[in-house]
Amino acid sequence: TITKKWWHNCVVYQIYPRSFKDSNGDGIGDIQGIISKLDYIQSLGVNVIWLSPVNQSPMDDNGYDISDYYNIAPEFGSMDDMELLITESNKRNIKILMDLVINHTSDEHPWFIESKSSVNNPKRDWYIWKEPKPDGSEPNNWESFFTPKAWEFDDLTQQFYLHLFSKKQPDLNWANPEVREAIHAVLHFWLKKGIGGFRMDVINMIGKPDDFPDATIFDEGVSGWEHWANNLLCHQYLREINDKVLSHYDVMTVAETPFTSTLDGRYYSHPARNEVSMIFHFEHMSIDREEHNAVRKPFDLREYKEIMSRWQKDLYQKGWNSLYWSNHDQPRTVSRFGCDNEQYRTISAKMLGTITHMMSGTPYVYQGEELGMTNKVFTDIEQFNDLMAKFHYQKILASGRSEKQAIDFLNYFSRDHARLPMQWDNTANGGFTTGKPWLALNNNFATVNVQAEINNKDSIFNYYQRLITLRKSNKYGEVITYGDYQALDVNDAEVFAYRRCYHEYTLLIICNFSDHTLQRNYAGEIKEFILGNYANVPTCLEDLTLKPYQAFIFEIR
Ligand code: TEU
Ligand code: CA
Repeated sequence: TITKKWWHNCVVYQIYPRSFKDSNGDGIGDIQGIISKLDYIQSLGVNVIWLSPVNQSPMDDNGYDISDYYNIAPEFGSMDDMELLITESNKRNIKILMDLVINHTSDEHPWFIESKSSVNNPKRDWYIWKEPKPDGSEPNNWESFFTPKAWEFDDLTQQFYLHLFSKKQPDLNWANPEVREAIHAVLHFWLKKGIGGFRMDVINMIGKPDDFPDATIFDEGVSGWEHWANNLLCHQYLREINDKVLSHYDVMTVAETPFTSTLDGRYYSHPARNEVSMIFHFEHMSIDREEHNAVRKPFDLREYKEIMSRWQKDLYQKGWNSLYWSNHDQPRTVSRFGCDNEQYRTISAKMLGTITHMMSGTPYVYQGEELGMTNKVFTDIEQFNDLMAKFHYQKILASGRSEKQAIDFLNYFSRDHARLPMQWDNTANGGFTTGKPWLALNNNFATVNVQAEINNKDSIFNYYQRLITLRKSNKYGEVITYGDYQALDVNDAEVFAYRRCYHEYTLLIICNFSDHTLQRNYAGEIKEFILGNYANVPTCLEDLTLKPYQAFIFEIR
């Protein structure tokens, strides 16, 4: 068994500040905007907010390129605003998780400016500089997430620096103890301000082996990952962070970790290893695409069931899961995994919420998911903002595919879908801004918006509220949070059903992922109908009719 922690039955709401709420009409969401919506966030029932980066940044990657860890980006507000956000959130029993982007900094961070100024600069070794090969080429064959190669040549000193992301995001050299100390100080600074913890950006990539070997795995992800993802150095640096910083506070941490197996997941989140509270794995984010090759694949529910069930089983009492369908890097949940047409948008969004919120772990709700916000239809590459969209576009054209195929791919997967402004009401620009929004809204804001959702008792918002309430309820809270998980009918390609058991309680969750009516049989007797996304209440599990995208939560005996 595991010791209970405050974050075990929490639900996290993710805010992408740029797109949440603009308070001053400059078209960019900001901290005062978030403060003005704290009552709304509280009404959903969540107790943690993960705030995407608000630090000073030239915004090459919308804040994931920090140029000052100790200041707030002026477009988002001031340090006073940030402190007010923390106080006002805490008043509502909501903790703030800051986004900690420490694998890399901005190239405009003073550390990097010094580092690149000369080979003898004291900060030279704070980043990863290498001599070219004798033929002048890159030190090795690693790729980057946002450019073809992970190395950028610097004319001044005639060396390359490493950047796993854009060339404006140079990787810090974690092998240097001065770097680690400087980062530890950043963590202390923010924790002393009373935040609840951190979401740690690509933290599983901070360890770089000092011989920088060539990649040997190609086309299965950014080449080089077998060397820089999840290695022993990374675990060691995390334990050091825990020892020097985190263990002195009562915080939760979630590590963003692409390329991880459930065994890695245990290494990161087993409480006795003193690393992090939980991780984000990406296995289910790869079901319907090869991101690296910018290729779409058909979604197979059996694969989703297998992945989620394996994580539930393998981490049970050996670690902790985080549960999510989406974030600021992913398409909109209902468009990607449900059905976003008029007929099924609301029903399927509720069904998708049911599946994740009834599992063991900590659920994350990405802003607008509670409204069933959808992907937008883009028609031209100029309409995209994200640097990754532009990179994928080039990649698709270079692979011989047409411009139309490129736009089609981005209409499924661009990170911009999640970054369109939040839809608050049906007034101009959805109530997001009184000015010109930095990214144009989705056309459907007149019907899909917060105002419409909170006024309708059958809305997605109200359903999410109920799901969140269940996790905190006296009656079912423990079985949802700590219950054993058992998948049913693993080969059923249309229905995802599972049980949760804890002491005298057994829950049965049934979700129809298809757009047609099905008949199914399940063992057990209904003790109580807890929640569903249609009005009908079945009395028996034999010959059970499942309408399109129908979801049920039962207590059974
Ligand atoms: O994302 C890391 C990451 O792996 C993503 O690039 C991912 O491959 C893709 O976006 C979605 O599948 C984190 C942040 O969440 C992202 O916003 C940043 O751009 C990136 O790190 C660099 O900091
Ligand atoms: Ca603003």
